[in-house]
Amino acid sequence: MAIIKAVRAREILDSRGTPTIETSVWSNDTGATATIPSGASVGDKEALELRDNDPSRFQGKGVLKAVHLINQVLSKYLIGQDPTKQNSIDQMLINLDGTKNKGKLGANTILSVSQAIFELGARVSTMQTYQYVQAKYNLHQPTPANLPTPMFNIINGGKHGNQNLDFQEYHVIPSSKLDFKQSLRIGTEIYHQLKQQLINKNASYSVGDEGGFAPDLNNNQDAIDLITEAIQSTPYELNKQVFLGLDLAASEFFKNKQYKIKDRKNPYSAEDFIKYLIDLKNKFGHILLEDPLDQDSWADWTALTSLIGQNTLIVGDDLITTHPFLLKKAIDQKACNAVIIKPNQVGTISEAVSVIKMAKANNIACVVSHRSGDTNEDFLADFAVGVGADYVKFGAPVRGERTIKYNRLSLIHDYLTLSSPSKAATTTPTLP
Ligand code: 2PG
Ligand code: MG
Repeated sequence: MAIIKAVRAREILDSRGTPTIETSVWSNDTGATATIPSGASVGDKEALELRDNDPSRFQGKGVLKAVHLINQVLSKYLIGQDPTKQNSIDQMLINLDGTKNKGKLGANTILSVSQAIFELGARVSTMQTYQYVQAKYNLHQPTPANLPTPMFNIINGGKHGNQNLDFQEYHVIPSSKLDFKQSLRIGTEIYHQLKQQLINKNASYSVGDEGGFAPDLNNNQDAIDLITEAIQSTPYELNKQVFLGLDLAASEFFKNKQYKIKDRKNPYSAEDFIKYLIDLKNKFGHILLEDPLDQDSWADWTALTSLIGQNTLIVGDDLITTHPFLLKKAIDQKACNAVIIKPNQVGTISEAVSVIKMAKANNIACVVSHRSGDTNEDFLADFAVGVGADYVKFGAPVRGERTIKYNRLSLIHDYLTLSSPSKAATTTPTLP
């Protein structure tokens, strides 16, 4: 049996130049390292990140306290343990923290250990990480044809794009029927066509946190129109090979019980905003809407899902924050039909897997997602394939911290092509 021999964490920088944690763990003859992402639009119910709050370093965002906790405290509990015993190690970390929101040790501290041990478990089992996920949880049999469908965030607004637009993310989503490599090509070609579109219009633009364009536009509809125009200049057709998706991150523009967006002078009541969303759906056919409503407005989510959930993916991110009890509530209240999975919202790999298990058992689609502050880390690509996620959300098809995940999916696609034949049936709701 392999045992953990050494644990060492350090402070590194994420894609925004903000400190984050990198943790390495070693057994007798191999080692593994994990790096942890960080969000900008953080759901109220997410587990807490531990930051130093020392204003003299990195504007208070240093993570030396977390590094110290791992190197000096947690390492004592971890050394000597079997790294393949993920559930019991995660449970030990949860117990050592002892709070409901990981507020003592920090979800970033705990996840960096949980994920590094997971990777070490794969190494000592001499498996690729996606194979190890599959073997451990047995949720799905990956094949080249059933890799998760990528969602490409090609325009960044909200907190990711200097508040130029109210909606946070504008995605193009290739049809779930397409092969991963074809999907990657479609998303990337549309991204480049969109850039050309912006140049043709002499529009001033920059690039947001997730690599999508952050153009200076009048309103959210303009951004949607730009994308549809870009698609029209490619060989692909909207609602055939490619679909529209939005992460509205609506809690960010929900003030005084109203939704205030640039498209209309007067803010929308909840009822009016639901009508606005239904109009969008009617205009664009199949569509994906992530966080279309405020994170505490549960009854409105239920109303929207009952009205358009048949052929719209309604995805809970801030609503559920990868927490099992919130997914249970969403299932009971029929509040959404898809869920975002971000391990750092909850703090351990085991807890993220328990949310996926519950989603699968209840016909809720799973979207494994990066964060806006991310690292050159490909763990999530393996994780998504291993658990059989329906979608992955890894940002635009540019910038190292995003492309490393897409490129890892390409490599896994090739491994699977060499080793597996058939396509598994999909039972969760997906865009056609
Ligand atoms: C989201 C994410 C990732 P952040 O809202 O889905 O795209 O953003 O990491 O800033 O929370
Ligand atoms: Mg989101």
